Amino acid sequence: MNITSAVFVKGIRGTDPLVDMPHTGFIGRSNVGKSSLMNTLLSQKDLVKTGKTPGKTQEINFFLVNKKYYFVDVPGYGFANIPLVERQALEKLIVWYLSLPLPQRKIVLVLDAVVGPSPQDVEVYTTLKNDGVEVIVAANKIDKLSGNEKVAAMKVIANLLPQAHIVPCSSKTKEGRQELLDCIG
Ligand SMILES: Nc1nc2c(ncn2[C@@H]2O[C@H](COP(=O)(O)OP(=O)(O)OP(=O)(O)O)[C@@H](O)[C@H]2O)c(=O)[nH]1
Ligand SMILES: [Mg+2]
Repeated sequence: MNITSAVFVKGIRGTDPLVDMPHTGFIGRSNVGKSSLMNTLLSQKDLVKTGKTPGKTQEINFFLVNKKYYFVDVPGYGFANIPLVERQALEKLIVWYLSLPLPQRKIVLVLDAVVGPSPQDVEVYTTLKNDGVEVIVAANKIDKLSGNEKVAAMKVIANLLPQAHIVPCSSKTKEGRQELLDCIG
C-alpha cells in the first residue's frame, strides 16, 4: 500500500473504540519505537507523539489512513522503570484493545532488534497467533546493528517467534518501510 492521507481521529482510554474500518494495531514493549515507526510509515514528522522515555503513549490513538483504515497507536508494556500502578493500567488498556471483537485487524508487533523479544513479546505473539490474528513482526532500530549483528539478531527473533513474518526496519533510516506497508495493506 501507499500512503495518500493520514489524520489523527481520537485517543481513548477504554471506551468508544472506532470499529467502522479495519485496524492495524501497533503493539510492543515501551520505547521500542512504535509511535516513531508509525510516523515513518505515514511519512509524517510529529503526527504520532513520540518520547525519549518509556510510557510516552498513554492512550489508544486512532489515525485514519487513506480514508479507509485505522492505524492504531497502542501504549507499550513491560518497562520496569514505569511505576507499577501506571504499568498495570496501561497493560489493562492493551488487553482491552486486543480483546475488542474486530473481524479485520492486523497487528504489527514492534520489537527493539537490539534487545530481541522479551518473554511478554513471546506471550503476546503466541496468544495472537492462537487467536488467528495476522501478526507482522517489525524488528525496529535495526540501524543500530552492523551487518553481522543484524543477521544474529534476526536469528534470535526467528527462534523465539516461530513462523513469524519478520521485517527488519528502522524509523530512523526508513529501512523496511515499504515492506511493512505492503504487509499491512
Ligand atoms: N536508533 C533508533 N531510534 C529509534 C528508532 N525508532 C524509535 N527510536 C527512538 O526510540 C525512542 C522511543 O520512541 P517511541 O516511538 O516514542 O517509542 P514507543 O514504542 O512508542 O514508546 P511508548 O509510547 O512509551 O510505548 C525515541 O527516543 C526514538 O527516537 C529507530 O528505528 N532507530
Ligand atoms: Mg508510543
